[in-house]
Amino acid sequence: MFRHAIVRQPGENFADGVTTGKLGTPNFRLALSQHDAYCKALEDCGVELVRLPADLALPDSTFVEDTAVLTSRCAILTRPGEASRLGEVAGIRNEIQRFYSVVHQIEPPGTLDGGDICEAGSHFFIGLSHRTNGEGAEQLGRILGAHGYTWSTVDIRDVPSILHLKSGIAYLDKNNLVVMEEMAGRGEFSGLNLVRVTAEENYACNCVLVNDRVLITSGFSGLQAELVRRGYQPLPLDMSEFRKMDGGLSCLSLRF
Ligand code: CIR
Repeated sequence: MFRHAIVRQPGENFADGVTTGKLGTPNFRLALSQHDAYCKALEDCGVELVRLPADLALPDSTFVEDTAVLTSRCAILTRPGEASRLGEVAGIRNEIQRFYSVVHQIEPPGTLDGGDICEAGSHFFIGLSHRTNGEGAEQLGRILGAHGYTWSTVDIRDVPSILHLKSGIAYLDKNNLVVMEEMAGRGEFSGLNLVRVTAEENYACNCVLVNDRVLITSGFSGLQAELVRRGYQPLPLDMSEFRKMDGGLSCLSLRF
């Protein structure tokens, strides 16, 4: 059960963030209204929001998920793998310390983005990506292990269509893992019930179970119908402007 979430409003220079830029420049007004709808959806799921103001010095800072890994036993502040995003962690530290007495930190030369960390019950999948390196993964693994969690790595550096591990997988509950077709055969996921997503719907893999609902990007009817068939209640949200900045649904909040 999530009771809280931290979000940060996008700034008007949000389009200056890092992106592979294949989908054009985002419209700031539309991004703001999509962010508002996202916040309302979280509240409708019973979550109390900590709303942080836009930070114009850090255009990617609306993607708060990359700055921390929040578990029920401890918090870990990350060290983002993109140099322009390193400063975002300082802006979230105080908020996290208000809620957590045990706060760890990923240290150099480790790099780690929260988007690469997928919590699946008491196990954590840690993506090795162009943002999260082996040292960052090891540090996080040691911290998680000390708190009684298990962990394993999933190397996604040879999956060019995704930025982060959670761009391609999402753990729901009851052993159910949403997974992009390209990664469905990975041995790392054997033992889980796979909800396979076709290549055309890859972007929809980044969905989030928040209490009774699954936040999902609108426009992906295949996954939406499959979730309903499996007893979930999807809550579709328009993410077009965040997608232009390579962002997904999960990265707009830190849920705990
Ligand atoms: C970046 O490239 O770092 C941002 N423009 C997007 C980050 C998206 N984060 C996520 O999916 N966890």
